[in-house]
Amino acid sequence: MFLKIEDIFEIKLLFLSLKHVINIQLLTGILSWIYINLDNNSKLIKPLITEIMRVLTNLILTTNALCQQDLLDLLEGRYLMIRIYPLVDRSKCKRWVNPIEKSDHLVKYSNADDVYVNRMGMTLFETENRREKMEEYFKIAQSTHDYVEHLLDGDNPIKVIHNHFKAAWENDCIVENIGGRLMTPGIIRSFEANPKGGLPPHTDLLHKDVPHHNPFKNIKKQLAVNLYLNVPENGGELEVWDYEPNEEQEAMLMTGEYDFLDRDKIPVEPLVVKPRVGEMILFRSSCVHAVRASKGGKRTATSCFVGYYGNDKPLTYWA
Ligand SMILES: O=C(O)CCC(=O)C(=O)O
Ligand SMILES: [Fe+2]
Repeated sequence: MFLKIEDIFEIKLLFLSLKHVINIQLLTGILSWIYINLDNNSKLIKPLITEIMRVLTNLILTTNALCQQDLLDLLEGRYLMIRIYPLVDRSKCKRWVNPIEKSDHLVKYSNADDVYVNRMGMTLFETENRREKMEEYFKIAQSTHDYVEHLLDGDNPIKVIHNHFKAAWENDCIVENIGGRLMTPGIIRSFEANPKGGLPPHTDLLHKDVPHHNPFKNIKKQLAVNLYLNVPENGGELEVWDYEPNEEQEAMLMTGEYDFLDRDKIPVEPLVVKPRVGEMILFRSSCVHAVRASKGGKRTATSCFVGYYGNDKPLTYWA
């Protein structure tokens, strides 16, 4: 079967008109079926399907303020990503970046010293669900917040993120806890400029890090939230796939290195965006995502996750 460019245009129009009569989930199901069954044409079909899905679902929302309805649209899958720009003045970000990037608190992840990423503040990922590491995590959870504030003369980009969520969500946004013990509220993460840098495809889900903590099973959706303070001239793009694998599908994509996934096995193409200084980007962390290597400069952001338990519940945040 051979398709020409004119056919692709026709097919796209056909799906656009179908959008009004059948539901998008069903439509994307049909597209996935076509993808799987036309294996020989995958070079042509894969970008075509990805493009149609993008047109159908208006995947990116760009706005200059966070509001509850937009958050719900993202949480419920009507968008793949929200970009809020500008959230913070570029000049302020530039001022913050200097002391942050020079700080001796910005160090490698304790369990991933071969990855070209530094962080300020311990993350739950580093505890590997081990008792003594968890103790250390809780002990220093709050101190990152205080240290950043001290470093930036009273300013705090971690707090800036939380304040925007608090203002947007009518039922508040509070720090997450495990058995009443407060988690790290947010971190600063800095990608080194290195051709082997960046982060391969992966997903982030709280219940994977602490599988026996039942309250986390009630989290309906988890967002990854990043406020970018420094962005390299080249590289450093964020890739997000409109693909949320279940456990079984994820197991089939695993590379064997950490929880990283094989990009060649992901059935759609990623959406690729270049973050801007002062921009906050949100996406569901259950969607496969990756960061491309930075060239010529560091890529530094304030980062946390946000948990959604339902419309009538507070959002929660942690790192
Ligand atoms: O730095 C980014 O753009 C995204 C990093 C990431 O993997 C995450 O926030 O979960
Ligand atoms: Fe991630």
